[in-house]
Amino acid sequence: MNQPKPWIGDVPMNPKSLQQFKQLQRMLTRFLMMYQFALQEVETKIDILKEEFLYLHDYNPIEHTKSRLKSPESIMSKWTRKGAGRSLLDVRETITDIAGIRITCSFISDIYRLSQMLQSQSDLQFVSIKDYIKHPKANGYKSLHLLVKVPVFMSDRRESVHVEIQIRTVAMDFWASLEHKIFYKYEGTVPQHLLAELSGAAKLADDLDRKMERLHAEIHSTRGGDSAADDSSVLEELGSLPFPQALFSLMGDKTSSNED
Ligand code: 0O2
Repeated sequence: MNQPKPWIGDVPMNPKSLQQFKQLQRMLTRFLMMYQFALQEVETKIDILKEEFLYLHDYNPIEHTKSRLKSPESIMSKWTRKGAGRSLLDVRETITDIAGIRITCSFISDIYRLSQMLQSQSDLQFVSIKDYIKHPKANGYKSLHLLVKVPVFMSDRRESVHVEIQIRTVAMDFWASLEHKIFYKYEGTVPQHLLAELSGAAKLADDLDRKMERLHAEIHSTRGGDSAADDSSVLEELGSLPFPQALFSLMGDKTSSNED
């Protein structure tokens, strides 16, 4: 039976000569580049959504974004832990978070709105969604994880590349980064009293998120009530603005030609 081949050439993963080593190095670099390109595409998508949202709704739902490529050491350890096959194809299918982007939102409702906006993009293929907000982990971890496949057009082929998108609030992010540090400090065996403290902190973070959401909704509905008045004053201001002639020529208006 035919075994699946590595995605680029048949380069042995245990090189026996300098030439094979160079081939392997080149192959791994291209492999990681593909993930870097996929990340850049998702980052651009997020930037566009952020700017458009800011323009339409006058507030920014995204506090910040951070993307990372998993380090080769971390890929190797997950590879060993998961007992994946030996080809890069196996690595691609088994380790789906080589490219990861973390988006921190202001409010819980923004998380789901952003997730919906991404799901409506036809070039993104949705592989899975893990909702740790509706179903938090036992330790209190909360976040929305989207696993997508992004088309990447390389010089000689089109690849469909996994990107893991984690979306969470500032409070969830604060909690997760502290928990991560504690987990690593104690190498996975965190003392019971710290686990209890973390669980309490997760509850506090959740309370804060809900309170901020309520305040935000209240402020938003109040501002919404004034929108008609706002619109008319904006229109008045616009009416008094001299419309730039250059804009007409850009729009191809014959009345403002280059002759004048
Ligand atoms: P890093 O350093 O962030 O890359 P998987 O092992 O990914 O195939 P799993 O465990 O089902 O399968 O994945 P899941 O649940 O989607 O979680 C993967 C990532 O979510 C983790 O990546 C963390 O970033 C984050 N995460 C999940 N659970 C926790 C948690 O309890 N605490 C914190 N702080 N983060 C969590 P990595 O690879 O573990 O780490």
